Amino acid sequence: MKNPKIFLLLSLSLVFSLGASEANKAIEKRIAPVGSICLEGQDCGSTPAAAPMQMATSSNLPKIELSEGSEHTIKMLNSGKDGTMVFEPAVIKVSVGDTIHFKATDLSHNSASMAGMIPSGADSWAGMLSQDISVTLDKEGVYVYQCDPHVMMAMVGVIQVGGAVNMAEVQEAATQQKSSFIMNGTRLESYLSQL
Ligand SMILES: [Cu+2]
Repeated sequence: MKNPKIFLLLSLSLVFSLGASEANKAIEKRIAPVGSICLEGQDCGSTPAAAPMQMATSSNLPKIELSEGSEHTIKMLNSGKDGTMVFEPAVIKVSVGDTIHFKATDLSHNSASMAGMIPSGADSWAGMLSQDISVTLDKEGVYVYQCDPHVMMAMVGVIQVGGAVNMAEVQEAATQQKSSFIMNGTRLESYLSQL
């Protein structure tokens, strides 16, 4: 159909001129798709245009699944899928007693647990710059760690070990920490929202 408007006018004029109910029904069916166009502001159900808007907010990011196995590797990178100066994967869920291997894939990074953002009674850690470090996490809860040289750029990561028993405390600490990030200010809250 080259011109829908002309088709619609022709169809309508047919409706009036024919007058027969059978013909009307047939024509109504034919013009129905033209009448079902959804106007802005109407409740149009789910449209393709609505989906990207939902994905843009951190609260709608998908939840992370539990990682299989008892050993997990996190790379320290200058650039990754979350941007520059990142841990990858930056969000991970593991089981109590699992071991995390931080790999110095790129240089001048480290991994250090953040004060007040690990479960109470859990051991803190602080890796050396440009060196691998492995930590075994025996206490259940959420751990947040940073790269010391790049914490202002929000080079941080989160690990959930077992249940998120200390999430309220971590969320509160993360809110206080937010003002210290001069770049990627929403990165940590975005990570936490995926647990
Ligand atoms: Cu770094």
